Amino acid sequence: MKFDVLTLFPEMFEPIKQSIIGRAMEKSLIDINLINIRDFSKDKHKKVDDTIYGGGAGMLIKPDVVYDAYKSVKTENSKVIYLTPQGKKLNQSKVEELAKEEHLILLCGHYEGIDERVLEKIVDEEISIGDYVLTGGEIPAMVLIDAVSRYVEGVLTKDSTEEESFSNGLLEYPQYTKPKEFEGMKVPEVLQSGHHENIDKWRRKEAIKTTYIKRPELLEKVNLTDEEKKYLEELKNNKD
Ligand code: 21W
Repeated sequence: MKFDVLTLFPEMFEPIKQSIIGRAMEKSLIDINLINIRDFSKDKHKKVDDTIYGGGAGMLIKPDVVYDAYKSVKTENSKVIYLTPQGKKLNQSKVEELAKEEHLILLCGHYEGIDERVLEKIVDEEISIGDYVLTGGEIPAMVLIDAVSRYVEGVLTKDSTEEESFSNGLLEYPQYTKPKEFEGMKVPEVLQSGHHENIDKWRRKEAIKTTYIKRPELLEKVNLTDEEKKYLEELKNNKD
């Protein structure tokens, strides 16, 4: 998977080159290429913005500079995503869908905004990461890269992506390590029993309980067995 990021602040992307994503880059499983939009300014002062037609305060990123930056990286199979507060909210199913692409070009939004014409010309999809205001699209671009990269073959070890939160529609079951007793709190007996069928059942029930308590709205989309439905009804009747 290749990510080309069009941004005025490429230095902001240093933190993402750590840990799992850093290792994936070293292994060439993913490639993150940072393009400084300012490098495509034709101006002797490297100016990239200008005043806004119709008046009002502030400036706007010029269309030609963004277009030239885009042309320097685009291929036949590129998908261009504009990170903007006006975009569709990112969720796990969108993440999985994007992971099937071979080349994503991420255009980072900016408080100043970008001339509408170049957006109309190059953007395939607009994405937001949630309804709160940030200072730019750089952190959202990193969020997207991080979430999508996890689905690239070889980035994570074995199990991880299928068993986790959201993939079965439920939140995760609680987990425990040593010591067996901590501050008077014991590790549940069943987890020490070695009885894998019972352990699986217990974990699934705990996942249902956690989801019911923390994010009940998620349960509407989950398929439960008759036994699990009964268990959920019991939880609902024990609201004390
Ligand atoms: C903040 C961009 C405010 C635009 C009149 C017209 C990208 C983001 C962003 C930002 C404005 C995302 C204006 C969740 C976010 C992002 C910076 C409004 C001023 N006045 N997801 N335009 N939250 N944010 N522009 O903030 O670029 S994805």
